[in-house]
Amino acid sequence: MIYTLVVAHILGLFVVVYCDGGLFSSSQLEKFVDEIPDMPRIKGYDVVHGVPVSKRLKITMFQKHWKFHKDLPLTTVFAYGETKRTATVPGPTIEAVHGVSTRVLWQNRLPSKHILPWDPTILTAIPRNKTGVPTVVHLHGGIDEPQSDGNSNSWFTAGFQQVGPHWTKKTYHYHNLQQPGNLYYHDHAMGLTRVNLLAGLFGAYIIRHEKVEAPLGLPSGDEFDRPLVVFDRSFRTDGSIYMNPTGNNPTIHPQWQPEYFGDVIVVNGKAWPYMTVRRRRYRFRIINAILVKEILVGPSEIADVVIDFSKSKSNSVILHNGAAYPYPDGDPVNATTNDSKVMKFIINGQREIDPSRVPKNLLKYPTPSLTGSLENSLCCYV
Ligand SMILES: [Cu+2]
Repeated sequence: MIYTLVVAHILGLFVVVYCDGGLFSSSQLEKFVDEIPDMPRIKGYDVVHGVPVSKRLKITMFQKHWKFHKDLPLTTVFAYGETKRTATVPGPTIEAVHGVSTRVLWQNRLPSKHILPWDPTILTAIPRNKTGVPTVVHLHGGIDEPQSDGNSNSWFTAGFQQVGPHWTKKTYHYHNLQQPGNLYYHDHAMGLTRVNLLAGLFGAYIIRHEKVEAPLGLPSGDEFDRPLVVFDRSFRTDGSIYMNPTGNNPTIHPQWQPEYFGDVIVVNGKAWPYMTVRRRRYRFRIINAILVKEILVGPSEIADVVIDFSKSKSNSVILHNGAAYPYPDGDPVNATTNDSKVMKFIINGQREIDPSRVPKNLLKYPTPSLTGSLENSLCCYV
């Protein structure tokens, strides 16, 4: 157990308190006791006379407290949101319409100091006056102009006080001209991507295309079409996010660990949550925001899945993680380990009349042309 001495200034008196900085054991957390939240949905378009038109959004990064589990103390996080009160981890789901552009003014209201340790020995965005948290947003999977792509060196600190060498503009322009589907926005600042993601800066982005998708007959609407953003974290007993700051090769990189393994599995911001569902089909857009571990899909990959709960003979189903990690040669996951479970579905009621279906054929995506694009697609972040 590590105890950190903290001097707190309370009611004008200096008192000394002991803050328990030990690691929180995930086995203490009861599973499936917190209901899964649906992250706030923000429409990336307006509707004028029944027609969707372009919209400008303002989304801000805040430091705030987040409750990951009813028995875990509040955790300090970085969160995206339209206001500090409505900011969440993961961030709000942005819903765009194919062919209707969305502009986002990404703002940074983070404090002068990061909540997680930085590694000073890797190439990192460092503000000139060494204060502020550099951030920049990348829309993962988005086909967008370079100025809106969140280059690692286009970072900015709070109030755009300091900006990176490639910074060009405040408001990003997403054309939403690609196929409908699931994207994922996340921080991308040079050398800080991992700590900014660990702190909570990521969220789902959906592009819909009614004409193309409607014939597929998939479950639709806010109730039956749900993003699930899966990630893992470790915590200290005071609720703070734990990141091992000791490097594997400390003489070269004192803080560098190639991977992050958290012992608590989190879906939509709650540890091992439950979701109450009806006895019918649901569409789940599962985003793996885990930094290393593989569940159904690789890190940063997205799976679009239909689950038919009417096929279940029982009243509950547990979503399991069966992948060894690091994948595929790492430690196996078995039923006795905490990380073998992800979330629980509680199935309510009788089998329903369900007009949705699983299509025989999916959309055909055009083969991308790779000519001349390799240089632009190289991604440099840690
Ligand atoms: Cu990415």
